[in-house]
Amino acid sequence: MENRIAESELIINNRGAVYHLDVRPDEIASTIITVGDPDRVGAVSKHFDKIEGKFQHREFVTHTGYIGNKRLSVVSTGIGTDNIDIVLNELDALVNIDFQTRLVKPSLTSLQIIRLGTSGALQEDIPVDSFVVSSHGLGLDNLMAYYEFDSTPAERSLLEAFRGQIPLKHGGASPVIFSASTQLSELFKDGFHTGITVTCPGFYAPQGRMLRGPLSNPGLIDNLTKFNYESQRITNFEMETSAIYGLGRVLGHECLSISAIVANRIRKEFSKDGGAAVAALIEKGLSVIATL
Ligand code: R1P
Ligand code: URA
Repeated sequence: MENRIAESELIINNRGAVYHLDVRPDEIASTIITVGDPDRVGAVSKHFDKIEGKFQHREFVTHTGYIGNKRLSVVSTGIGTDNIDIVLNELDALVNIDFQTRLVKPSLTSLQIIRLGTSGALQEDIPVDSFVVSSHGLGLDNLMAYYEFDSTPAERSLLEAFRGQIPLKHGGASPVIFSASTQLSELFKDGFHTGITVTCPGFYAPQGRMLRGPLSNPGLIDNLTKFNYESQRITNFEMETSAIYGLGRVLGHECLSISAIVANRIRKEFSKDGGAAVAALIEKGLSVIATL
């Protein structure tokens, strides 16, 4: 049959569930919270009034349930943009591909995807234990190089400014930038810092941390902190946001990334209780997400 997606491309297991997530189409909600840490899934779903199902395969733990009448899923992604490639594509397949016919559905569903993660601040005035909403995800990884995507003129100008202001020594990283869902950003203003989030392909050298391996870009943190374009600044870095925003753009989903700041790289501080900061972010985030 024409345009049928083959068994090797969309892998469906014996349970009728998608390969990595081990979740069936009827087991996922259209509002989805992603978290990096699989243990954080329970920390979110303990606030649900009712849990409908729990699924796990590898680092991908999914709980689906309700807060009041609002159906929600929380999914762990593990660390990194390569895992986001898997999670976003499989979440999209669950709602937009018919698992019986293997055809893309004629009418597509746009998911609401909200990341509740942790992050390191790149500005002195963004303290540990505060929260940052990512206005943009600026990817220094290479995932989005494998997809065709459209950028807005505003994104192109921002990227040009970034390229002009921030030299990256090696040729590996070709930066990309994607803005957040405006619809979702509007709802997360009170009590949140906002700014550009840089998504890195690692935690150590790619975030300017040197333990023993020498850095190819020793000025990275300083350059990111000083970046400014039309009053927009880089607030933080982490390891998933640009891929969530980028694949959200490609697949037509509304995405927002919110982080609890656990490290301040300028003040050289780490949160004394990162778990409490994440718990506070979950409560604050859910109070809004439950109303979507
Ligand atoms: C690194 O420690 C991990 O923490 C951040 C980074 O993006 C990376 O995944 O987010 P999570 O706490 O959500 O995993
Ligand atoms: N997650 C990151 O990726 N970086 C940090 O500094 C803290 C959390």
